[in-house]
Amino acid sequence: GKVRAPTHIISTISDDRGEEPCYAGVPMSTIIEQGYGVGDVISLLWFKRSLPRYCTQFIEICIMLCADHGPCVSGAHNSIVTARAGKDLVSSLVSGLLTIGPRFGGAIDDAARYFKDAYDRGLTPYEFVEGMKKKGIRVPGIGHRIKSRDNRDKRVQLLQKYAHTHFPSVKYMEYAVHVETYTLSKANNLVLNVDGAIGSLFLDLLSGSGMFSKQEIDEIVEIGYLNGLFVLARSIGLIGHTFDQKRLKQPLYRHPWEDVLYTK
Ligand code: Q5B
Repeated sequence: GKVRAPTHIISTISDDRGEEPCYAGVPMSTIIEQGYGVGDVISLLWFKRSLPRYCTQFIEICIMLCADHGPCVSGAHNSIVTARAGKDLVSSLVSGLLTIGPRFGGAIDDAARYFKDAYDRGLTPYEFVEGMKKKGIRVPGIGHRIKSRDNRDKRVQLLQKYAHTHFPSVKYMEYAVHVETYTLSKANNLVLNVDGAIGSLFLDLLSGSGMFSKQEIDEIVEIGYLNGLFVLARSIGLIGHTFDQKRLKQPLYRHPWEDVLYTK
């Protein structure tokens, strides 16, 4: 019989061998002719299925809302400094991307993990937050440098409004809001931030859409797909900041001495 040499790569999300490329089995012509959007493409390539319109629109809203947050945040700052050092687009972009992590933009997966675990175990916000404190872990998805009780993050409000209107259930988001109520009793800036809003709402999308089994949801949360939303979105802004610096012909950045505390 035929002997097949073992392959070096297994791939399940796309195929470019036929007349046209396919994403999760959907031909490119269907994607274009049926008016699919970026949210649909993400659904196919990340989740390997077509999600309902309200889900793909939610994904697109996350991308639009996280595309940029001004020049002062860690990622944009790094991209700006790198572009001003004369480096190319890819270097400037990855220099910004490399700042995304547990404190900045990369708390979405952990927010989903911890909110899911706490909600599924029936922990009260008090038990959850104080339990995290005992372990010395900051609650992912809570806290912001400039947002506070009196200066709410509009992005969070927009995401919540969309989900209230379109999602069949927002139980995880409501739990995150109860957690926020408790953390706000401790400090004014311990608000539910954009990472926490996306993390909790994505749990609602996964569990409420009927498109994922419990095992699939657990795997998505465990692997950690959701920081990918921030990485993808913020790449748009970081590329913009790189072009901006080049357009403005900005010189090499050097941090001013007066802004450094030199001490022994
Ligand atoms: N404390 C975000 O901290 C920040 C606490 C907490 C319990 C918490 C902090 C944090 C979790 C990670 C997270 C996503 C570092 C943020 C984003 C995208 C962005 C960014 C932008 C964009 C801010 C003061 C006191 C201390 C702390 C306590 C703080 N957070 N306790 N749980 N979560 N959050 N990141 O202001 O007793 O004095 O020691 O790590 O969700 O990244 O726009 O900038 O779009 O670009 O630096 O929005 O909250 O406060 O570190 O001085 O802490 O609060 O233990 O207590 P800050 P710190 P104590 S969204």
